[in-house]
Amino acid sequence: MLLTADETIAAIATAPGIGGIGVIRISGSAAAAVLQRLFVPHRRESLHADGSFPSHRLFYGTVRDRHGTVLDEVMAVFMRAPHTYTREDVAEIQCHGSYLVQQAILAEILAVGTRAAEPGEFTKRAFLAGRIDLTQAEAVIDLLQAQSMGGVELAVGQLRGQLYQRIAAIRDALVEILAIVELALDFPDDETDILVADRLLGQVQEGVEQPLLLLLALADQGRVIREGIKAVIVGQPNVGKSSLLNQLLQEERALVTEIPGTTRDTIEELISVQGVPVHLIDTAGIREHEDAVEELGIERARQKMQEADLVLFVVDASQGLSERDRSLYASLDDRKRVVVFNKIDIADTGLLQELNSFFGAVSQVQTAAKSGVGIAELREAVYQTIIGEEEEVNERISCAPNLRHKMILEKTLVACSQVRQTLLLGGPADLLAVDLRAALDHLADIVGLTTSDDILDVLFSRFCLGK
Ligand SMILES: Nc1nc2c(ncn2[C@@H]2O[C@H](COP(=O)(O)OP(=O)(O)OP(=O)(O)O)[C@@H](O)[C@H]2O)c(=O)[nH]1
Ligand SMILES: [Mg+2]
Repeated sequence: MLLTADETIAAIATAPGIGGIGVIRISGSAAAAVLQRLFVPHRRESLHADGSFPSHRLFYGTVRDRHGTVLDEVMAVFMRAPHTYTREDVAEIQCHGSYLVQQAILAEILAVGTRAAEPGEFTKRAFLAGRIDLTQAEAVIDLLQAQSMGGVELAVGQLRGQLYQRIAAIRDALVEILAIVELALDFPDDETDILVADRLLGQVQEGVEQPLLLLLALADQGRVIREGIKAVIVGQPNVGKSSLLNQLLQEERALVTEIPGTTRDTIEELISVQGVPVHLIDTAGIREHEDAVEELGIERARQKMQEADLVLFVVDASQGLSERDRSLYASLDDRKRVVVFNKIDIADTGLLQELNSFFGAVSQVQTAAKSGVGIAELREAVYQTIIGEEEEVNERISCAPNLRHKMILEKTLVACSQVRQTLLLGGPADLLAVDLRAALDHLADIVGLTTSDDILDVLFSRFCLGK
């Protein structure tokens, strides 16, 4: 007997491979019936009198196949709609984490008339049922793929609706302005009295443009927090670059000797600076080449410098600034940088003052890489240089628009500048209404109110199976 539940879906929700437990998830109107068919609870008396499962309770028992053979000992839970991930009836079976067992149980579930879920289909159903908006669905992917605790925090903030709420506030402000414009359309004789340009301009700026610009700034910071940055350590030979790498890593990773030209190839390691992934690259000291191998290393160092998001420019504070330091420094152009005065343990104060005034307003840190002095300050300087000012920190952590959001936010901003333009020129209400509606449509796209099926398909296909 097949169940008549073509839209009930099922998938293995845990990662492939061997694990302690595996979870199989079923969602749809037949979830309870499937569980009743396959799962035999150890204590039947804990079920309802009619044999159905009390909602949101965990049961111990066995899963059996069509012939009554026990496949595994499991825990099972039935969750009645709407208090579930998808807002449909959901059942989950926690079995042993053998891939074969999970496959066998899934095969039985599919054999009674459910369909194999597509990647992201559970989350897609949560979105289509209106339990979450599109930004929250995207946050689920971000959370699963996060590479740093900073990325996790961002994803959780977005999952909790932080981005959605900001977009909703901007939409509210737009709707308020549009209402005034529509009033003017309804009473054309009073148009000039109703459309007070100064007041409307103020509303556009404060309620729409400023929050949009903030979100765009957060998008750039969010990219850094999610994906991290490349920071390359450069300087003359023997200034202590490898010693700094080792200190930042807290590991003797790179060779350190008193011989200039020790590091030949580049060395790359990942560190976390306050939750931001930083790909740290130690390079060969840059000087006129001594031999062919070193020359290659120096070439590579220059190349890494060009690709880096941040340069840690190291000088030997006990030697002061050489001509070569100056010309290397000049080649940084407008790249983000932190200047490190190393070996302060043997530097004299006169030289330090000279260095200080040469680099002026640039972020400077004094270190003694040999003993670890100044490393905490260096980490802080790196963080400040890539992330920015302290007061923005809370804003940043709470949400970060992704590239899709960013592109739409930019379009919204264009529509707003057209509104501004029209207001400044004393333009007609119907033109204002067109641009205001365009801005509203764009924002609706971010949260998924008007997003086309093709785009939704692409978005949800980025998920893994069972999510
Ligand atoms: N006194 C003192 N010596 C240091 C300090 N940092 C590094 N050194 C010494 O300076 C020498 C060079 O250090 P490295 O870390 O190998 O320098 P590097 O810049 O990587 O050198 P190359 O790879 O040759 O370009 C070693 O003898 C270190 O022990 C410091 O803060 N104080
Ligand atoms: Mg080195």
